[in-house]
Amino acid sequence: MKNIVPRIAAIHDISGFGRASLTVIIPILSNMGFQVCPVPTAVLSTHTVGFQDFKFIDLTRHLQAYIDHWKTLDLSFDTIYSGFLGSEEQIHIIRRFFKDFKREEQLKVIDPVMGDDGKPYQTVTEGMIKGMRALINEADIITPNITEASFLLGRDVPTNITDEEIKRWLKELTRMGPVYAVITSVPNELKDKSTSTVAYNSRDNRYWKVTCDYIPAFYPGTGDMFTSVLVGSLMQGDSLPIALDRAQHFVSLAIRATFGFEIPHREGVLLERVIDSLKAPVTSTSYELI
Ligand code: PXL
Repeated sequence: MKNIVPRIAAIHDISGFGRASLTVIIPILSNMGFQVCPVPTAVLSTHTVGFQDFKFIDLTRHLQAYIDHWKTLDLSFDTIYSGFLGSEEQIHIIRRFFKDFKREEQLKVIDPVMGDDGKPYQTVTEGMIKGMRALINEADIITPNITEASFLLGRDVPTNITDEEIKRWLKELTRMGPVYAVITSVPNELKDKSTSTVAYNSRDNRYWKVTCDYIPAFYPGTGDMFTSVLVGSLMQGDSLPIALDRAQHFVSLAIRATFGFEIPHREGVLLERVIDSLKAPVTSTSYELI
């Protein structure tokens, strides 16, 4: 039976403080009109950027039983969206989840959450990076940032990159399985310090780019916000470049709403101040074909 409200299985950690992972994914996608059903990979007292001594509870031992219960309920998901993993062993469990809950007209999204700013997150191991290279084969669309894209492709993290080179990266990522690849936080070759988000649709062989003015600030959790808006937008029927545009502009708005205050960056952006803008119709866009 069709889900009256489209349903998303969201395979991520829950971090109690700091506005990352499920604490931003659930409100964003709920606000955009979707039911989010979490599959928690780990429970943390805070996310891992800018905090030390956080409590990290890896749920690997419990994950299969949690999923097995869902199997008895015959649940049907319009979208499966995975992100931060608690351990290397979870790769196999999540891979099986994608296979067991596969259905027609489903969107499969993997945000290969592994690091940022050239470095892996504190809990991420070499084995997880290797496993992620295999896991993305299950996805229709992946959304690494430039650091994660470098890890997936086994390359050094660039400080700037040309359009032609990033197009090669995108194509190479789709050769690893997904139909669409998106890379965020791409440093710009010409406009000093600005960053872009780029995307490739291997079906129609078109590349897209949205560029944002530089703001001298990094906030954790913005990658989760970006992918959540992208997923919600695609589920609402938008094209890839419109979804890219909406996601990038929402994140920029959230950062700008926060930057004027003296709030520690590790607390994340003021999502609550801007979330209602997701209900507004699209009235301007800035994407380019590259
Ligand atoms: O935003 C990605 C993310 C997810 N989960 C945890 C994190 C991070 C990034 O900092 O630490 C636990």
